[in-house]
Amino acid sequence: MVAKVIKSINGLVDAKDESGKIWKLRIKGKVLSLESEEYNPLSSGDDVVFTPLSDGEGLITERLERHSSFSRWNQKRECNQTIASNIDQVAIVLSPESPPYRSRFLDRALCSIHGAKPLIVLNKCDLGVAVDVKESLSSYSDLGYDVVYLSAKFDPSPISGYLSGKITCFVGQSGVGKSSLVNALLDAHQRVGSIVWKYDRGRHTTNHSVLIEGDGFSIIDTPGVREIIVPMEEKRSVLESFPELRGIECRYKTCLHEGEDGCMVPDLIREGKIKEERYESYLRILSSLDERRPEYERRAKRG
Ligand SMILES: Nc1nc2c(ncn2[C@@H]2O[C@H](COP(=O)(O)OP(=O)(O)OP(=O)(O)O)[C@@H](O)[C@H]2O)c(=O)[nH]1
Ligand SMILES: [Mg+2]
Ligand SMILES: [Zn+2]
Repeated sequence: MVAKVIKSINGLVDAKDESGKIWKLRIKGKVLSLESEEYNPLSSGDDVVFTPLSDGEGLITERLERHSSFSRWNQKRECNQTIASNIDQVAIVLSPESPPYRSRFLDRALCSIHGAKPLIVLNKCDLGVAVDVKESLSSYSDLGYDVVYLSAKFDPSPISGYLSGKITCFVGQSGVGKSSLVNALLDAHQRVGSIVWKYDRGRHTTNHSVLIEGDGFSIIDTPGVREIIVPMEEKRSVLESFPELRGIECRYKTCLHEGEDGCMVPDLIREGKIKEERYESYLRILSSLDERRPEYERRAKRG
């Protein structure tokens, strides 16, 4: 039988089969340790094959191939960690303040999406949106990203049209209001935390990802993070996440715009066609991959 993972905590998995029945599943032995370089073999949204045992319980024997994911680097365990799988869309939730808006965070989050559509959501607009935040976000609209302004507290409806018919994963810093938004959009009761005023950030209130179904759409609420470090991957795939850096005709076709001879990017920045901020984000991400790569490959060889 096949079911979709709602949540997976320490090897205990809640999953829903095609008829809508909820199962309590466990992972069978080592079958899922296929990717030793990954933090968790299962995440919310994964489709799994299982063998039913007694009523409502079963053993997972296989994880079906993922068609998309949001993943990040787990600093503590030094490996990639999948936060949600098989999602259509990732809504990166930001706030203008409490916690403050950070475009670098947004750039890294955009690079951590694989095979799903990005959506940028500015929550807490009732607090007022400073001019520099508006300017920053309008530069993302210019790049082709959809940007939604809303307030979970007063009116979450601007996002509704983007959600229908899709599975959307909400990601972002702790305290930006992901769970508040989930509660406002669905019949959900996700716990909501206050802001630590001294540090102007959230309290990591949500502690595991969970898939919640609504009427014609689903949302995966995820734990907030202080930081997103882009998962270990090829530099070219980071380049693919920067629309303004794709398809530039530099001297070499393989140019990664890292200072190679004949790279056109410095000229395009001077001409104002590429934002220097974004290019700096890009270079920082590449150098963070360079820093991690030797150790990562040593461990991959060991298996
Ligand atoms: N003013 C205002 N406050 C909001 C809004 N949405 C959420 N908040 C507040 O922001 C705080 C954090 O909300 P949560 O929904 O717990 O944030 P979260 O992103 O789920 O946080 P984590 O689970 O820690 O990642 C709470 O005090 C909410 O009441 C909004 O639209 N306007
Ligand atoms: Mg939350
Ligand atoms: Zn180049």
